[in-house]
Amino acid sequence: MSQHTASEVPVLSAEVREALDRGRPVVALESTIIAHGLPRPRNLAVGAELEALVRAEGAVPATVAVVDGVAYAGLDKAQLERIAGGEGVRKLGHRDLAPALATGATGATTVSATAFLAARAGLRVFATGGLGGVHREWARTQDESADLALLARTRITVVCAGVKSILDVPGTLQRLETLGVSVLGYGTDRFPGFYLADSGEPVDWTVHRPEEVAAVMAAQDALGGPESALLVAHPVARAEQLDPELHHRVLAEALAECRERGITGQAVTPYLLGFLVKATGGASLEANLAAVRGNVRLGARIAGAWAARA
Ligand code: PSU
Ligand code: MN
Repeated sequence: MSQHTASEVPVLSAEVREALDRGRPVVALESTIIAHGLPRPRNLAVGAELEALVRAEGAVPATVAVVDGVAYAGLDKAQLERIAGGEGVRKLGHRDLAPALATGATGATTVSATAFLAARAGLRVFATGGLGGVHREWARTQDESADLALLARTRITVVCAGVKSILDVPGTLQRLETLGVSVLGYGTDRFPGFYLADSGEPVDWTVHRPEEVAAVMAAQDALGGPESALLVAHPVARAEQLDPELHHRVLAEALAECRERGITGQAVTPYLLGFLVKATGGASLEANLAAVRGNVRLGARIAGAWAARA
């Protein structure tokens, strides 16, 4: 194994390197959703499916992860299998990257770590499921995902189905406002609710086409100023959303159970997502996947519109 210098963090796959060199569209994908957000063995198939969706839209996928202490953007089959395999795969936020690289750890990257590494590699578009945010227990636990603060200082466009509905959604939107992160509703004036098309909260700006998103990205660059992200909030199709009644009922159970069991820190989000999958008989998983697939496709189109401007 060769030694990698700081300038090679993350190491790019040949396909991603070539696409960047030629100004072709590239979409960064995170790996925590694969390793810790979805049940095995379906997660591996989903990881490969998301990459295929990006390719079908004419863009190159760059799944980000750390394998044996090396950060990558663009994984080969064996690396994706390692990440999906679960054993010893850590969950890495942005602050975990230096310890992981220095100790040779293997881990999946969250939105914060993925956005950091992707931006460092010169990638501008990133698609995921739902962002982390302010947890409903915030007053007691101070649990706010590191995703928010990182996105306040990283110039990248993140396509997401809003923030996970397990969170305090109005609280998270307030934090995004305070942190100065721009939010666009894609085809909607409502902030999406991850499993649900509508979280019940409004968004201030609505766009309808990838070219409009690319125009906002260009305006961000023209303005300069804080190198903040752009959130493209893209709702799951109503036909594919989780039944709102079922959602509200099982979410209350999930939050109560999480609290009773004293689950804290990084384990909270995977625990709640896993609880919902079981309690809905898999319906939440289908809604989650539908949201992610839609985001990945849209991410590829936005990357295409962005590449076309250059
Ligand atoms: N989107 C999904 N499933 C997930 C996640 C996003 O559909 O599991 C992950 C992302 O990696 C996000 C993380 O950064 O959940 C948030 O974790 P935490 O709340 O511990 O910061
Ligand atoms: Mn947290």
